[in-house]
Amino acid sequence: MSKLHQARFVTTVNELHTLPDDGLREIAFAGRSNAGKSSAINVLCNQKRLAFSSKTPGRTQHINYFGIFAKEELLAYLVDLPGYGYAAVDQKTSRHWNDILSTYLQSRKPLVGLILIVDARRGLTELDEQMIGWFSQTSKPIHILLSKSDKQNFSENRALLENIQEQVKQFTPSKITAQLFSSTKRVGLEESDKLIQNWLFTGSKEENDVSIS
Ligand SMILES: Nc1nc2c(ncn2[C@@H]2O[C@H](COP(=O)(O)OP(=O)(O)OP(=O)(O)O)[C@@H](O)[C@H]2O)c(=O)[nH]1
Ligand SMILES: [Mg+2]
Repeated sequence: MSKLHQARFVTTVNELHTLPDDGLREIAFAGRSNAGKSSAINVLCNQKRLAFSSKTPGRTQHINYFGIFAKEELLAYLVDLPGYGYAAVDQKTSRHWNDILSTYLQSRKPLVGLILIVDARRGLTELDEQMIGWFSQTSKPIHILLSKSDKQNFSENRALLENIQEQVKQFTPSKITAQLFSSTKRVGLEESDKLIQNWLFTGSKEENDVSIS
């Protein structure tokens, strides 16, 4: 059984100075509003409503911390970040969250890797590239989950994966990998679960270098 299945909600934060300061490792889930971040966390943790998932875009407007526990001991965190690119958010709010996201991604020490959720039908957008641009400066790894791949056929997904692999080459020095994913059809769960556990619980370079396609 995956260690991620032992996840529980721990806290919600709105300001960077209130982030946990226990030094435990964390992995953040970022992506456009409605891309499927909360759904991906739920399915990886094998729980229906751990992270709130919704048909209404712009639902996650705080930074939610989910703890991974072994019995009562807190081991690490999964972090659900607010979605970006939701048109109905006013400019002031959107600027506020952009500032928070960029600062968090660039300077958060316990953050060991970024999971970027990208809607397979949409592909990598400018805003996604902005996130990658910020985070890749840190040299920490990025893994892209091409969510909702159940809504496309095999050849569309294949072409998308090839495109993405080409697009991310421009970013250095982070190692960037990508895979197809579907929360509803449980596609790509095993690979992503393995990668997340490696980032959180081993952190050894060799183990993180497993190539994922
Ligand atoms: N078909 C399909 N639908 C999905 C998948 N993942 C998410 N959805 C649906 O997409 C919608 C948005 O999913 P969420 O997980 O709430 O997206 P989010 O990125 O957390 O959205 P915000 O919190 O608003 O930024 C929901 O209706 C989900 O059921 C998937 O892999 N396949
Ligand atoms: Mg959400």
